[in-house]
Amino acid sequence: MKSTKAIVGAGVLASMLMLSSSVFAQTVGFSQIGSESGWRAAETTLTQQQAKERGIDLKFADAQQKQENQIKALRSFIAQGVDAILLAPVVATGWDSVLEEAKEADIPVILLDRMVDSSDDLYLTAVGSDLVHEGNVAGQWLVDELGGKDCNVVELQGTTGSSPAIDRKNGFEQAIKGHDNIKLIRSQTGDFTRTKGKEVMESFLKAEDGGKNICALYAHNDDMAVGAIQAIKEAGLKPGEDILVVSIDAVPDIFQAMAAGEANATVELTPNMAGPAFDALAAYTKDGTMPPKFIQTESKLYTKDDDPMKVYEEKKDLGY
Ligand code: GZL
Repeated sequence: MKSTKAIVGAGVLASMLMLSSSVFAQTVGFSQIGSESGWRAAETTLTQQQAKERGIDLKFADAQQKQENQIKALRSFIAQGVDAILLAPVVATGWDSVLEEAKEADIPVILLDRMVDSSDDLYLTAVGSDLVHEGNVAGQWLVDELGGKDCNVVELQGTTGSSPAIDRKNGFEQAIKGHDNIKLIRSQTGDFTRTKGKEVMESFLKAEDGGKNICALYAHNDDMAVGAIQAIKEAGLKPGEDILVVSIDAVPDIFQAMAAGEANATVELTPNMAGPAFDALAAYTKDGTMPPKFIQTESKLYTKDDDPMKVYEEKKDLGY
């Protein structure tokens, strides 16, 4: 009797689990910025993996860095009647009307890795790092590394108008404020890409006596730093020594550069924003649990003292 009961019990449990997962098996629209950096590629890979593991039908739209393409994608998701939308907003402004449309259609929106200036009643939650803190950690590393030594710094900013470009700049400037030995002498967008990072660094080097007048580079992401490292080497200088290199993301390639002595520090940004996002969505769908408006991911500093090749091996197959 007992074994029969056990079998019936297991069958009931299995069907309950099936029901529960099918109840939450949803169609989610994901408007991704593009594939401007290794970090962005990893975020896309991990989001697709997370959706698959959770039985979520993910409709993916790559905006090629254009806000108008993201807005078009959101309107298409709304017309299709998706259950929820993930949005990594390329810039911070210009989202009010399309977010209002999603709200009117009763479709929850979750922001990934960047913020919008819209009112927070227009999105369910935002998953991301404290971008000001990231800039602060990078700036504080440089202050500590210099120990009072005079240093002219150049800055490669992220995409103009994006929340990481605005906040990482502010955070870095907060950290170096009051340290008169550190001067930010040039700052320009490299649009988060290796190509543009290299190009802009080449212009900085030309403008600053072949780079002799530059002591450090702060790049808002590792991809621009990797491009800039190439430019520094082509100018006959040693990145990581003649010009210190500090950046953000902690992608595998920056650890290879660190192991070669060509980069000095990076601040980690997890590419797994979708995990916390889908968890919040499942709780909200199940019983209306309202998540906090901001789900913060951690920011860890890595330097060449952290066994960079070991970290590279841990990260190299994560989809960057
Ligand atoms: C930051 C994220 C940034 C990454 C870049 O949260 O939006 O966008 O740091 C990416 O690599 O382009």
